[in-house]
Amino acid sequence: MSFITPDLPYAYDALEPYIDRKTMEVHHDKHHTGYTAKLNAALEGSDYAGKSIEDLLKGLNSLPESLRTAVRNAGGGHFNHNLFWEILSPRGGGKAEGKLGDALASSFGSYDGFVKSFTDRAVGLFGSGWVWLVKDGAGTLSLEATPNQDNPLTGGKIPLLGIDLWEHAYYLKYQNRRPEYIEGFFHLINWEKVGDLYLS
Ligand code: MN3
Repeated sequence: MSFITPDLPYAYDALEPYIDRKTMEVHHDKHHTGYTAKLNAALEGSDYAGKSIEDLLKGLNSLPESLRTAVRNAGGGHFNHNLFWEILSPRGGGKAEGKLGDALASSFGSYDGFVKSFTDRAVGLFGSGWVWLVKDGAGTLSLEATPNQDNPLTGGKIPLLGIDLWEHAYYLKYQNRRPEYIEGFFHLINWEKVGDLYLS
């Protein structure tokens, strides 16, 4: 049983004007599909081929060294992009509501305080990587930045929301203007999905 790259849950141009069609085509069809293929190639014939991607990433540090780098990079890339497409929506934006909205306000002072903290981390991340809203085992929210395709699961946190800060995610439209991409991202967040992840 091997991993597949899920289809996008919306059309390639559905996130315009914030993320353009060409970026989505290359990002999903080339980058995401490439991570999935490399993950499958690495696991083929190994004892770990039947495991879920979540279990592989949670247990990354106990994998055999021959598999660890491939699972970290390609498996991380596979999982991170699966989540990324899900937490975006053409009908996204607005503010988090309900229990997640309350938790963000209590953790960051207010919803706007969360936006500012998240934006600052994302603007400040050096090189390629991700910035995440995560929860720990007690449900406490915090922000985490990871390099490359690393994922909070490996450190015992559960990712609820993440922004892809590799240049392939925004360079065609925004070039070096990463802050504008981050601002656009907030117009696309599927808070209903993020709220479901928070409560699950
Ligand atoms: Mn990407």
